[in-house]
Amino acid sequence: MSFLEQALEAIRRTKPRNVVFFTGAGVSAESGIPTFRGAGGLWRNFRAEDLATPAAFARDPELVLEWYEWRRGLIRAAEPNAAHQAIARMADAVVVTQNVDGLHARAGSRNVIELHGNIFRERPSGAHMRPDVVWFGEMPYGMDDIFAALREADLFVSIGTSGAVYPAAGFVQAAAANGARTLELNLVPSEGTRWFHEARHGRAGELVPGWVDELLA
Ligand code: BV8
Repeated sequence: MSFLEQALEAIRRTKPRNVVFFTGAGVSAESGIPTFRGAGGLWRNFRAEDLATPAAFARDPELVLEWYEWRRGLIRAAEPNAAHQAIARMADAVVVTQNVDGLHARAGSRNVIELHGNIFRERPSGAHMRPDVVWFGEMPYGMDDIFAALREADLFVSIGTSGAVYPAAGFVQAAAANGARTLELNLVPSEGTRWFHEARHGRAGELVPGWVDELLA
């Protein structure tokens, strides 16, 4: 075994102290919630980018509110899956999620940062109440806490995200710049897969429990 391989092996064997999970729609796919960019991610032939914007809401608030109500119905009928439950077994980990479905908290994760908000919260917007989620062009939530976690992280694990949306898609680079090891667990290589030290591809419901077992062994 080369010196580099020995070093990597040694790093793998050291138990990480500060784990940051970063999740996207793919972690909830096996709970029956459609992802944004995969098959079934459309609603009445609209793309999320067409509806998750202040302009779409200003233009047709009823249409946007109907889309969110349709998604709430899917989420109410959904249960956290084996990936959410495995993540929750790492009680001290920080979970930074792009998802608005609340499934990490329902699975028992305690340190969850919902950087794109939560579909079951509402806030006023002009004459209408609107979902308290972050639309395109709006400031994501919890950025200070997220970057504090990325500074402390010694392991950054990205699960079920296409790496298509910023600033979230840049978190892996911030983690790596702070010395964290980075791992992608995704169905297919994401748009940012080149930023990861290691990548494993498959369904989160199978990959994540096995990986957590390995880590906690
Ligand atoms: C901001 C919440 C300024 C609402 C969402 C050009 C360059 C860089 C940036 C920009 C640019 N032009 C515009 C921007 C900014 C823009 C952006 O990034 N646009 C993109 C399209 C280019 N970003 C913004 O506007 C953000 N705000 O920039 O404000 C600012 C910035 C910094 C500081 C201050 C101010 C706000 C973006 C938030 C938008 N809101 N959602 C809602 O849910 O309704 S976005 C939505 O899509 C998600 O929240 C998520 O963030 C994003 C990506 O979705 P994913 O979760 O990754 O899902 P996706 O379907 O794409 O992928 C699923 C993955 O899972 C796939 O890889 C698939 O293979 C995998 N998978 C599927 N099944 C499984 C699986 N993996 C494992 N197991 C399975 N079973």
